[in-house]
Amino acid sequence: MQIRRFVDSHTEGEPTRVLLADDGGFQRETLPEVLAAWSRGGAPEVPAVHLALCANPRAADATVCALVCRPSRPTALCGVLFWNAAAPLGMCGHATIGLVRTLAHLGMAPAGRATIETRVGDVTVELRPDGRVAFENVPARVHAHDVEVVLEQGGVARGDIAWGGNWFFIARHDGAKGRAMRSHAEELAYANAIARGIARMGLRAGPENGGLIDHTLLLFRPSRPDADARNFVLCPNGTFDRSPCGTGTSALLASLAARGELAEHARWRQESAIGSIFEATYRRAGDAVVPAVAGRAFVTAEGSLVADTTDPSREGAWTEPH
Ligand code: PYC
Repeated sequence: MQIRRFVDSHTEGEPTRVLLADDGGFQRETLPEVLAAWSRGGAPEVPAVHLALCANPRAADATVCALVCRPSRPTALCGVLFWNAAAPLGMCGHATIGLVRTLAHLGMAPAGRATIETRVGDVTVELRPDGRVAFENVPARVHAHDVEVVLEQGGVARGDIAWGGNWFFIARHDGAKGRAMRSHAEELAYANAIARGIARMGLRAGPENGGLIDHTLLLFRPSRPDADARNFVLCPNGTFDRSPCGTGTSALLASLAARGELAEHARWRQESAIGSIFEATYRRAGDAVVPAVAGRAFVTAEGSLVADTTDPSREGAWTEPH
């Protein structure tokens, strides 16, 4: 695989690094071919040199890589594999928006709606006339309601476990009597305590992505008058999502729909930890919902990767003895 060209963008504050082939186009391999090459024991595993492309010191901690592959079916625009510095993601909403904005920047924007293949299913994307990018996600659903996670500091966090392209534990502090988000450091510590509780209790979800509940979403009352709620999302690499999190918003829509708190096609405006916004709706599909999410992305850089074999941080962490 020749990963050489890259384009950086951010989606409502959350960075994406789109990885292209030597000639600036899609990888020659399809997504199923990449997944077949990068798997261990049936689970996808991204090689360390590629994980390092979205890790310090090459990138901001929160960066998600999006490897763009040749489509495996003629009806798809491309395939994409997402990962952060720790591991592959299932779907990634903010990076999907960043990818479409990047393709537009490169003069490769799809005309009208287009299908993108991800490792957890197809998504449909659209570049809107107002410059925003919208995507229709894989179906989202609730696995369990009101699950109690025992916290090491005492007490429990209660929440729903829901799928939105990744698995989320959704702890709610919203509504009229709910609390506002505290500092990023305080919410990061709290979300990490919940994630450790989930791991200690061995909680798993449904079959998608092996049932791994690797994202924690804290929901608060919004700080903006035009938002319905605010979230703080802890990602599996230990950072928090600066965007309102496309897969997290999707999982939340499934939870709101299951609880009868949001009608089909009604608009939901999700505020992020930094105050940016995604707009979302859903349609019903059997026991699941199909979320549609829209937001803005901005290209920030483009260039060529350099692989210096003498660089001790070539595989992410500093590897020289000290
Ligand atoms: O937007 O779905 C998302 C996402 C997942 C992890 C970071 N962003």
